[in-house]
Amino acid sequence: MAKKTAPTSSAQKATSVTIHDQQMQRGPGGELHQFAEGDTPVLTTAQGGPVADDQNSLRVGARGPLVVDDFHFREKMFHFDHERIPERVVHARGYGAHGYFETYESLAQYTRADLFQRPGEKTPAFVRFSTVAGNKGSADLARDVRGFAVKIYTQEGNWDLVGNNIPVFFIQDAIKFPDLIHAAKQEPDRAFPQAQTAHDNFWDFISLTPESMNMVMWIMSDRTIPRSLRFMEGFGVHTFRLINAKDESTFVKFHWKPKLGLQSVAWNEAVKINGADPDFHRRDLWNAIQSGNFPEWELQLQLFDQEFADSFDFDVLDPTKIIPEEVLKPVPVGRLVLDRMPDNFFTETEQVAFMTQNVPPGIDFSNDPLLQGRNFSYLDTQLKRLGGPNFTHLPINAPKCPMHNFQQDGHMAMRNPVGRTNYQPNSHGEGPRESPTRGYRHFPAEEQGTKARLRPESFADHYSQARQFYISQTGAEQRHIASALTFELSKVEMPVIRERMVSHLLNIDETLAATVAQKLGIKPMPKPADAAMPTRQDLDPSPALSIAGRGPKRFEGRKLGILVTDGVDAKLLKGLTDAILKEKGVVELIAPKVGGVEASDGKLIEAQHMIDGGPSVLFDAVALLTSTAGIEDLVDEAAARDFVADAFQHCKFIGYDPSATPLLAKAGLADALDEGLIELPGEAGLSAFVAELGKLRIWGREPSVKLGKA
Ligand code: HDE
Repeated sequence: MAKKTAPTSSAQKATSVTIHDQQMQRGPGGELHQFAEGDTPVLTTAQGGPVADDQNSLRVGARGPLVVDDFHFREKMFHFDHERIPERVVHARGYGAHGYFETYESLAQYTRADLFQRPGEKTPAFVRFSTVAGNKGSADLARDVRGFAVKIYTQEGNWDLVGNNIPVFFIQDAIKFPDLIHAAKQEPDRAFPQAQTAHDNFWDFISLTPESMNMVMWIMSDRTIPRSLRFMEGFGVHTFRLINAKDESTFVKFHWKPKLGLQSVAWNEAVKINGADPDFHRRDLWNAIQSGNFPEWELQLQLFDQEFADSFDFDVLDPTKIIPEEVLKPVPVGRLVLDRMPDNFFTETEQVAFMTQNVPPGIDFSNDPLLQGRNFSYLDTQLKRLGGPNFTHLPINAPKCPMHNFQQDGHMAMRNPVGRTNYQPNSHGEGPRESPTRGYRHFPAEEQGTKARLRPESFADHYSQARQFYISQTGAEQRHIASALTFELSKVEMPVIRERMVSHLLNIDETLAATVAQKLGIKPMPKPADAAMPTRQDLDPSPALSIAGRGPKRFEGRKLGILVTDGVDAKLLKGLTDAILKEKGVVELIAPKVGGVEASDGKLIEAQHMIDGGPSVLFDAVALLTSTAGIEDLVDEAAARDFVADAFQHCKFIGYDPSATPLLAKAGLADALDEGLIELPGEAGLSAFVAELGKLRIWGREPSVKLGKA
C-alpha cells in the first residue's frame, strides 16, 4: 500500500521527501500503465519518471543555491519556456468547435465529392471562428471581419472552406495582402491601436485602394459587430468549381446561413461588451454547445455555368464582387451542426491548420487571383506556425480516412513508412500507388495569354456594388454605416486621408458622403474620386444584404437578463422564466448581490451576476422584477441606472414591474416610455412582452436616443 504523503505547500521545506513505494503496473498486453496511488495518477516527468516533490526545487541547504542535478525542475521550466507558438499573422484570435456536416440530397449531378453523394450522411467537421486584425488576446467585439473556417474530414481527404462572414474582400490580387494587413494591424512604431482599423495607416491604404470600396461598406455595417458567432453568415467568397464524375464543371459560390437568423449589436454596446466581457463570443459559443443548443448553419450553393458568368454584370473571378441572391438564388444542400467543444484549446483550436488548397476530388479552384495567391500562403504559414512539415500528423489536422504515402522524417514525425520501401514505383510490390480513376483530377481548363502583371478590365468597377450594398440597407442600418465611418475617420489624424475617403463616398452615395463630411467637419466638400468606371445607378437593391429583415422568428438562442431584488414577485419571475424557456431562450438573473435575493414567497433565488458584473449589454432584452422595498437601494446605484439606460439606448425591449418605475425615472426614462417598455404583471403584459422579444430591437427608438430626447 502506498505511503500517503501530505501535499506539500509552497512554504519552504528543508527536508527531502521519500520516494513512494508505488508499483509500476503492467496491463494484460504488457503495456505500462501510469503510476497510481489509489485512484490518483502519480505525477511524472515527460520521460515518465515519477515525481516526489513538485513544490520545492532541489537545493543545498534550506537557504542555499539550486543544483543542476534537478532534472525535474529543468524539464518543467524548459517546457514552460517553450509553450508559445507564433500566433497567426492574421486571424490570431479564434475559437473553434467540433460538429458534423449532413448532406440533404445527392449532388452527383454537379460533383463527385464524396461527402455530397449520399443523402443523410454525416461527415465530421471542425470550425474555427476568428477576428482578423487583433492579436490573440484581443477582445471579441472588435469591429472586424469574422473568419469562418470549416474543415470537413471527408472520406477522400480534408476539405477546408476557409471563409469569412462577409462575401467580398478588400483587394483583387493576393500580392497586396501583406500591405493590407500591415496597414490594418497596429502601427509598427507605437504598436497601437490593436484590433481596430480606426487609425491613419488603415484608412490611408484603403483610401488609396478604390477596389476596397465594396468591402468598406460591408465592414462599416453591423456585419462586423455580430451579436454571436451563431448569428452570422459565412461565405467561401471566391468562385470555385464543382466537378462531376464526367469531369464537367459547374461554378459555385458557398454560403453558410445561420438557422437562428442574423443579429448584430449596436456599436456603443460593442464598446461596452468589450469591457464587461472580452470573451463574449467565446462564452456564448461555449454555453450554447455545453447546454445542448447546438448552433447550426445551412450550406447553400449559388451554382452557375460559363454562360451565366459571361452574361453577369461583373466578373465572377473578382473577389470584391458578389452575385446578389435575388439574381441567383442559393440552393440548400446540407447543414453544419456544432455539437462538441474541443477538449483542449491549444491542441485543437490553436493547432488546427486550415489551407485553401485542401480540396477533395470533385471541388476545384477558379482563376480568382486572390484564391490562387491564398493557395500558396496557407501551406507556407503553417510551416512557420507549427514548426515543421508534420503538422498533418496532429489529430486535429490528420484526415479521418485511410491515407498512405511515402513522406517521411522531419521534425516530430509520428508516422513513417513501415518496411523497406519508401519510394515508388518499386520492385518489392509494396506500398500505395496512384489511381487515375479515384485520384484528384484538376479541371482541364484551357488557358492562354501573355505573361504580364495585369489587372483585367472586367475588375474595374469599384463603386457600383458598394452603392448597391448601401441602398439595400434599412434606414437604421444606413445610419450605422454613416456613424461607423465617422467614428473611424475621426480617429484619423491626417485630414487628407479623411477627405480622400469622403471623395470615394461621393461615388457611392451623395447623402452618405454629405453626412460623413458634415459630422467630420469637412468643408468644402472634396471632388468625387477619379473612377475607372462611372457608378451604375441601375442596380436594384438586394434585400438579402440587410441584416434587419433576416433576424430570428422568435427569441430562440437569445438571452434575457432579469434584474431582481429582494421581494421579487415569485409567481411573475417563474411565469417569465418559463415563457422564455418555452421560446428556447436563456434567462440569467442579476441581483444586488450575487448570492441572490429572497423572493416574495420567502425562497432564496440565486443570481448569476451582481449588478456591477452583469450590465445589460450582455443580454438581448431585460426585465426589471423588483419590489417597492427592493428598489430603494437600487435607484442610487450608478450600475443599476446604467443597466436601464443602456438597455434603452441600445433599443432593447424592457419588461418591468411597476415597482421599478423610480429606477426608470432615475435613468431619465420617465417621459420616454415607448412600445418597447412593457409593464409585466398580469397575463397580458407577460405574453405581450414575450411576443415582442422575437423582434430583438426597436430601431425606431434610436434617432430620439441619439439626439438625447429620451
Ligand atoms: Fe486568409 N490567411 N488570406 N483570408 N484567412 C490566413 O493562414 C491570406 C483571405 C481566412 O481559423 C493565414 O493559418 C492571403 C480571404 C481565415 O486558422 C494566412 C489572402 C479570406 C483565416 C492567410 C487572404 C480569408 C485566414 C494566417 C489574400 C476569406 C483563419 C494564419 C490573398 C475568404 C483560419 C493561417 C483559421 C488565415 C493568408 C485573404 C479567410 C497568412 C494571402 C479572402 C478565416 O495564410
